[in-house]
Amino acid sequence: MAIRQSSDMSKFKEALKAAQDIVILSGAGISAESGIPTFRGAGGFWRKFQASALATPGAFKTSPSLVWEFYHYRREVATKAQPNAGHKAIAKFEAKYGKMKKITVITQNVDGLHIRAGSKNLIELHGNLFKTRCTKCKEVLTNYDNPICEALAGRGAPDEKAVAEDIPEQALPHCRRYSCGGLLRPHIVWFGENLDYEVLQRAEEAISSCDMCLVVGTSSVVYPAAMFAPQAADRGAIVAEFNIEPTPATPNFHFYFPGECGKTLPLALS
Ligand code: BJW
Ligand code: ZN
Repeated sequence: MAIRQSSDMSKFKEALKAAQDIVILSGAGISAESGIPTFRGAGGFWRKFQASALATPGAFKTSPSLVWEFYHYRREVATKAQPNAGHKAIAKFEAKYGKMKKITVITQNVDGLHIRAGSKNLIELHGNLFKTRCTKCKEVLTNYDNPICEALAGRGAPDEKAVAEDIPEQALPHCRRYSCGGLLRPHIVWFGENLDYEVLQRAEEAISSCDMCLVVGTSSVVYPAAMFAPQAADRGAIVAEFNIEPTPATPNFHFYFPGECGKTLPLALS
């Protein structure tokens, strides 16, 4: 059934006031105003590569050095970035209404900015740049070391001219567990990999119970996250999208607020 779409902020606020179970689904666009490039925008390249060429198990198998350089760079960018008005508006909204309403943030982002802004009930769907996973024993650990290993010091520059020899595998980050020593990888869901079962289950539960869903700064093309808001809308939840441009999912939603979400979210959630 076709939805009559609105950009009326006061109508949105009435709906938000009445909602009891709210999901905020975010993507790279919310961190763009913090200086973190989106994936499918012009800044989505590192050297000559798009993330889709490096964020794969195959790329890590072929060149763990190149993939670690890419992540070392991304960890540095995320460390220097600060949560912006969009992240803060969401965290403030949760702090104010989180006891009266169920508020869940599901983010596809791996930059940790929602946590740093103060969001508490947060599901990181695609992992986190500051977590590692051992390829042998599978242990997941938080790691903010910079560089994560000596060999990565001064590496990872995005400029193609910065290309240097591969770092030997034994000099890349390794598991410190007694008698393991496996190669560590970023704890990130790469293309073609399944999402963590429990994480996906928590996200699906939140989506299946919510009566309102805000979709913020995502192109809605990567699955399974791309299905979440349309599924909520199909079930009768009110869905509002905040994006600088329409996406393939926009026609399914009740509200659409064009513009930078660092400006629209503080208005919508105040
Ligand atoms: C602003 C703004 C501002 C800018 N204010 N807005 C059908 C069903 C299931 C799976 C598939 C399927 N078809 C294909 C698949 C496979 C694949 C997939 O979806 N591919 C598509 C590209 C077609 N999915 C997977 O592989 C997933 N795994 C899986 O499904 O396993 C089962 C399976 C196995 C094998 C085969 C098939 C299925 C895993 C996906 C994991 C995604 N991982 C990534 C990489 C992380 C690497 C890293 O970060 O290092 O996660 S992909 C990349 O895209 C990243 C993001 O989280 C994700 C989503 O991107 P996002 O956030 O939407 O960013 P952008 O750049 O696309 O959009 C930014 C938006 O912001 C734009 O709309 C701007 O307009 C807007 N914006 N500034 C507001 N200031
Ligand atoms: Zn290990």
